[in-house]
Amino acid sequence: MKPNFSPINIGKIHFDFSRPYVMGILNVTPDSFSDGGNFFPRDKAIEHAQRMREEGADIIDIGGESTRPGSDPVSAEEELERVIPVIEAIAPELKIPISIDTCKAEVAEKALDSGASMINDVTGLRGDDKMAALASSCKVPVVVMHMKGKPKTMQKNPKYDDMIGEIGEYFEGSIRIADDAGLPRDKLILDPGLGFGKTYEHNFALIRNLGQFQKFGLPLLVGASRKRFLSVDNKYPETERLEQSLAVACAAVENGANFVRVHDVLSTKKALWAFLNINI
Ligand code: 9MG
Repeated sequence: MKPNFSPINIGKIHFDFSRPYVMGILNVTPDSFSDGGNFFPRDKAIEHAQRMREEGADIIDIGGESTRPGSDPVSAEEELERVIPVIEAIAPELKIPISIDTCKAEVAEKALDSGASMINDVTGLRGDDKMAALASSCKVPVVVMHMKGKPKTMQKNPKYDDMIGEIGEYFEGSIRIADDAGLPRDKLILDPGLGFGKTYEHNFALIRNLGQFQKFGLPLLVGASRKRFLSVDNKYPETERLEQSLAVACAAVENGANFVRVHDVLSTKKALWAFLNINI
């Protein structure tokens, strides 16, 4: 089906939405590649980005601050130390756009200067009042994600009277913030934020009702990969959530997602290929 929104350019790449796109996750946090300690192997992050590109990722999303439920914020200095050397190392050769996953304008700005060409803001342009102006002056696309609360406490009994309506109002607010900063509406990608202040039931209801957000006439991004709500009664740890992640990626695309944000790029491409029967 032809989308009801314009194609966008991210970096040098044109996205015409004739197929769904796969955003590969590159977390550069101390717990992501390693021994669980403070040592962070930069080379492994670079290798991992290159592997995701070879597997067919359309975008690499790099983040230096964990937003998992219960996580504490980190300083801009810490985040910069984690992400900038990796962006500098991969940007010249990667050939696909890099998205910076941050809610701090200072981090986004340095990441854009170092070779990123898109911002993934889990606070929907509300975490830092300089973010929208930055995106506007740099003319880059922004993922505006819905989150209820803050990562530290967001999973403590989240409640909505009308979840779809409330998330829709939140998107309207983000669109207004962008507009006030001179950031064109067609630079926005909307994301309902699975797992960010949502129960198990909320997450599945969002996936089923994703199509209701198409009324904004903007691309939709969904990130379900390996998330806790896929653990099926807490039976499966993060390393055993691949099948659930693939099933939800296909369901999200069926219901209107234009981008899926995933850890397992090749498996997702294979699943989407079989599901849609198009060369993705
Ligand atoms: C950083 N991050 C973790 N989960 C995410 C999701 O579902 N969407 C976006 N945009 N970012 C996410």
